[in-house]
Amino acid sequence: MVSDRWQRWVADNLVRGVAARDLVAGLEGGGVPGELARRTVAALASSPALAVAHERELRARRRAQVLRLRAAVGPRPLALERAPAPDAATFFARYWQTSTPALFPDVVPRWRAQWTPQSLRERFGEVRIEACTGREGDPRPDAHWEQHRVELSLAQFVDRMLAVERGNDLYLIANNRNTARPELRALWDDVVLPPGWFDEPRLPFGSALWLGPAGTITPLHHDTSNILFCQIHGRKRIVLAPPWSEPLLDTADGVYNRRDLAELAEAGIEHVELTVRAGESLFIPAGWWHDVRSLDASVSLAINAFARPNAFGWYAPGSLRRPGLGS
Ligand SMILES: O=C(O)CCC(=O)C(=O)O
Repeated sequence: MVSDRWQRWVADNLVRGVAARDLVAGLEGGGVPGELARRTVAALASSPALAVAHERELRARRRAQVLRLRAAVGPRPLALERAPAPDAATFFARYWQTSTPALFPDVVPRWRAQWTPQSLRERFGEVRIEACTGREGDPRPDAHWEQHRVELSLAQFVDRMLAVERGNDLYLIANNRNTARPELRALWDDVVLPPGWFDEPRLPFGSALWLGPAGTITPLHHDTSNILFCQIHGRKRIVLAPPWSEPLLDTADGVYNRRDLAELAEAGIEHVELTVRAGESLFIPAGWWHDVRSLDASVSLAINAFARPNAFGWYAPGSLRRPGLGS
């Protein structure tokens, strides 16, 4: 039997998100035989008490993050600024540093080609891509996206998408990770972004294409990095709520939220609603809740490959606490 001290050490690190194999190695390094080390970690990792502790830890981290953000940004009324894209120094000082969303009407219009579903089909119809289908039979299709993946050609996807007048069944989402495909590399030749905002060589790996019919729904959630959400074709209705919203913190469920849109208004939760039109881009800082619904057949590109470190530790797994420090 492993000592109480070691068990506490394992539990503490598991709660903070450290991988089980690192803990087994830590125990072994402390002289615990391999089989006993594995059994100890497995038993603690699967215990209901640990699940509760983990949930509490995430809540505490989220609150700490929000308090830091609130202290850095200070109280301010919720208003969405619409402005021409400024130079990089102004963008980072005015929006990034203060975690302030803003709508820029002049980023996408700089691109060399507009992406309509038809033009993407003409240029890249043969390319095999991944998308999600069968979403409507699932109350949480985004959380279960892996169960909905299908592979098909871009031409097949666009044909299916354009045959749907309205619906949430078929959607090519961020998790399908199509932007890094070498066969789609030519897309990046079109993209012209404000100088200095992005780490351009990383764009294919730090961007997400969203392609679908009118009626797609991405429910209330927050991202863990800042994004520039570029609307290239069609319109999307976006509801934004600040990360420091107490009622939303209380109902957070991972990066999703148990509240739906109707409840925001009913419960008087501070939020702003806007329609993002083709050609407009919205800066959505990490932690800002957003619900996104397409009003038309739509093409969007969300970019997070900024020229600044863009991970804010919302769910960063914990680093290993050294063994034997008397946890
Ligand atoms: O366009 C969508 O449906 C969702 C986009 C989004 O929420 C995001 O990129 O974080």
